[in-house]
Amino acid sequence: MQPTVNLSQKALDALPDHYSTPSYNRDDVKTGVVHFGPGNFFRAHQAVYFDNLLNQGDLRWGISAVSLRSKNLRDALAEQDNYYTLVERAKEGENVRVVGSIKEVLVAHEGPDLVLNRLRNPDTKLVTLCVTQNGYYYNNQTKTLDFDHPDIVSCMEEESDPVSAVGFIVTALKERMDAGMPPFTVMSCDNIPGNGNVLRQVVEAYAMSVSQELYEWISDNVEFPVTMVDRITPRTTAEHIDTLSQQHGIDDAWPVFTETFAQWVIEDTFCNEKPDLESVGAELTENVAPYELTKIRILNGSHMALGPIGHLSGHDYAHQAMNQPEINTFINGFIDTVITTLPKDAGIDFDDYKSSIIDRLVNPYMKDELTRLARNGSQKVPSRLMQPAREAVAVDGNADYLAFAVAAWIEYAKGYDSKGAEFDINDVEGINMGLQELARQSGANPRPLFALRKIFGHELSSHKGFTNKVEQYLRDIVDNGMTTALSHFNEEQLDPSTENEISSGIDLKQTFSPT
Ligand code: CS2
Repeated sequence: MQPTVNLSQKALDALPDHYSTPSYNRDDVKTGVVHFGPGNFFRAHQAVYFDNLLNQGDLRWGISAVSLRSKNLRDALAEQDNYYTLVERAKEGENVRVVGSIKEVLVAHEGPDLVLNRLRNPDTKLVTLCVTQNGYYYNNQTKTLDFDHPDIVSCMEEESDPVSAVGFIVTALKERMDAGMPPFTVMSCDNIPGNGNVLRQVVEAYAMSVSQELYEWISDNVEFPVTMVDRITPRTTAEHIDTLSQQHGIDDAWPVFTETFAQWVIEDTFCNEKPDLESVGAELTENVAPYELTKIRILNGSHMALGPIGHLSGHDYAHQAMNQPEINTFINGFIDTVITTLPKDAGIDFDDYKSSIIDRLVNPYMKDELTRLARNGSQKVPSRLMQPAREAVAVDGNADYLAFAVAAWIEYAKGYDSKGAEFDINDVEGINMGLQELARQSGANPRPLFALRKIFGHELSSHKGFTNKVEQYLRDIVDNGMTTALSHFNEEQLDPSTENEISSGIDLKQTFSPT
């Protein structure tokens, strides 16, 4: 075994030359970005783009990473001067690099002042968010901020002690307005269709409740670019930490393992200094919507199907599931169906896109856990399965793959694996709304679950053609197990005499509302 070094500023010089380390002096780096939600994805994606900018010599873009509640990252990185290792894995080999763009990790819950100080600092030009759908407190029913949510109520009662990213942002923007300072750009990096527009809506709604003046100042001066972010990033496991130590001689409390692929498409609209992200591989464009929709429906949609199907077939990782022929056939057909719902005139080559997604899903070096893909399904199923299903049904198309994926997820929500052992579905919100209980009680009958309008919406949950298909597939999964049900499904799809089109009755001019 080779000797190991504990990662830190001092240890950087001791690392062998083939590991890339920051070429800049971190003392000279300003903090230009405040990021809410510093999970693994952020550390594999945005933090790396900013690290690349710093390596190019533009030292305005160090990051203050803000965790709203959890201390885990702050504590793990404290001993290593906030440096961490990123391992990019592909069949060609591994690339190991140390990322230095995170200058500090703040825990908002312990020190809201520190976060507000950062946000009011003129060096802060950009605020980014990766806080998951729930973190926006967007109420689909009222189409605005969920003013009744306890976190929002608490933010509004205690302005100097916000508990949500939106609370921090509005409080800081108000201070900037009062001080005659320019605002920062506010950029969502979550997988939500129209992420920047959703963010603008909740921030403006919050601001309106503070004052008309603040609302107008934000709506006139602040930009909320829409973005598409992409990089498959598994959860870090003890095995990753050991591998890094044993094979590369680096002791890192919380490294990140990811793929070589990364994509960031950003709407070109900023209201403060703009980082030159194009020079480090991001794409800036006028209209991100088609890219975002394509990614959410094809990649995240396939993930949403693969997680439950793969796990209930007895697999642990995405690539293992993709190696099972029935599943591979299914995911290919699923993507073909989803493509029929995507805009044809955006200049995206869907065949190329599909094959790159399949290559990424089968990458054996990723070890991407199926339970990661399936977690928080109650937040993800609306945009990844129900919305495309609705559009497929509206044009009298084939929504069978989507119906099967919905049935598989309902079965998954029961929380019993292929051997009957109980597992954690990792979906607190779903459980709170009664998802698991209903799924368990209802057995092979999905209909009681359709009452969960927040997930299933109105139209499809009462659409006979679609609900019949979900019921047929769920029954098959319950009676015969996932693999047999999938074989039946794939055979049915190949059989030219089967009626696959579900007749519509859905008006696409009405915007989709899951509630
Ligand atoms: C996954 C994403 O858990 C999920 O929802 O689909 O984390 C996915 O890996 C990333 O969006 C890839 O960019």
